[in-house]
Amino acid sequence: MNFYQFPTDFWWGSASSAAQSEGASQRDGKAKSIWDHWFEQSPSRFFDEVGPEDTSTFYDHFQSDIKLMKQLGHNSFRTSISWSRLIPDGTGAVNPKAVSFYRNMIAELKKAEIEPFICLFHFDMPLAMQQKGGWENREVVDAYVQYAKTCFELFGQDVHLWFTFNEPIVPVEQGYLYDAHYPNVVDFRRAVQVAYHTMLAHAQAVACYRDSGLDGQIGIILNLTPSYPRSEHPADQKAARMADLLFNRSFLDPAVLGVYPKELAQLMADYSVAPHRQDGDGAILQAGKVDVLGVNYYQPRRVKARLNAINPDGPMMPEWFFDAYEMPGRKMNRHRGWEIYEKGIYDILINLKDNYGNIPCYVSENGMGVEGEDRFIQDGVVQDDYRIDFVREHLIWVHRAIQEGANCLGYHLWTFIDCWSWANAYKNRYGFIALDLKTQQRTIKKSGQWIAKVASEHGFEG
Ligand code: BGP
Repeated sequence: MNFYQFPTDFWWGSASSAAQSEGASQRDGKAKSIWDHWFEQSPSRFFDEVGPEDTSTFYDHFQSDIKLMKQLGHNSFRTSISWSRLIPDGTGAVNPKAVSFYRNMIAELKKAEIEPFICLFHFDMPLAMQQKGGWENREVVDAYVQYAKTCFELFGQDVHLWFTFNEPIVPVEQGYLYDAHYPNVVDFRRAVQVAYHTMLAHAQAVACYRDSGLDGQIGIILNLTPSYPRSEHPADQKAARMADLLFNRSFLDPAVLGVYPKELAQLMADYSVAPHRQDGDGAILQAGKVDVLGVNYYQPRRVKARLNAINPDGPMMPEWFFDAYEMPGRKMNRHRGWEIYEKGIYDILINLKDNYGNIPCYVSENGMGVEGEDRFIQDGVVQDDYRIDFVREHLIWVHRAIQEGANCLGYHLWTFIDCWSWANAYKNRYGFIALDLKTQQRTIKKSGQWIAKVASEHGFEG
């Protein structure tokens, strides 16, 4: 038996987001985000037609929920501010009720000695901003920077760790390539523009934070998906490099190094999909290098060289450059359809150590969504041993990376309480705490009891 000892100041906790937990989606002055709008328009795109109003209502329950966090041994918690709650029109007047809510929530966390990690944008574009063209319109970039500045002014005294975006690639790929999120566009060139403007918004928010004189840190949260080739054949290796370039380095390089990879710029130029840029953009990106990185990790990407020729009449897709590879014998979370590959987190952390200046980072999401967890209830408690195994195995790899010098400062599970998820609503449950949607009752799962012990002992036996 080994004891996996983590540093005593390691961040233990969980992550959530405004749209997935707050509820009150059209109350107290909050305007619609694209999620409220899309659900109204197309409820059938959501599992069981459950929309973003049906959450654990953190807006009303944050005080008791923070007590539960304490019971789970959290010393940190990540959530986001809803732009459409704070500045309902996207620009202009600030909603005083939102200011009170976020101030009270942050104060309650501090009282419980739980450090708030605050993200400014977690997929939830205000509808008013989307109607102006969303991230395709540079005016929306300016509006976001103003929103970020407002957040720093209002809450910056109490929040010492900020994140500009959560998984900025997701609105790009799901909203502008794969027709899975609003605005359901399928257009590579527009996707590239959205990605580019998002990083400009990010970089300007970072600069704005540095100008504010506040003494905290600012970063970005990226879902880094290590790409593994089927074989050592050069064509398979190239496929993996392309997937890495398109899905990881397209955000990681500008965020940490302040510059896009040359190969990516060349590729965009070769296919005539390069974004519109303005003079001075390069300097903006340089000034936006992060202090810290959040790493979300769920699954790897396995690829092989493309077998079939590209259909030049079809829409351009990242998959023009590789084929997905279903590795025989891979371990799957069949509920979510995602491979479980624990070593992936180690590979990410070592890559950051070796190639990105060992930037301080923490695991900002990792977790296991499971359907029908009621099946596992015994004595009133979800016996989610599968989740404990999942977290333990990932933490063993995080531990090993730290031993080898990786600068990883914490681990947050996705998520605190079972939450509403984008199109999947409540299909898969992820929480340390089970939520009964009808009664709003919360019950700590076995994994919640386990993590409380791990956090208090700064490690575990395994
Ligand atoms: C991440 C998001 C989270 C969360 C999680 C689980 O990509 O940052 O918001 O939703 O994935 O994924 P899903 O809810 O799609 O199962």
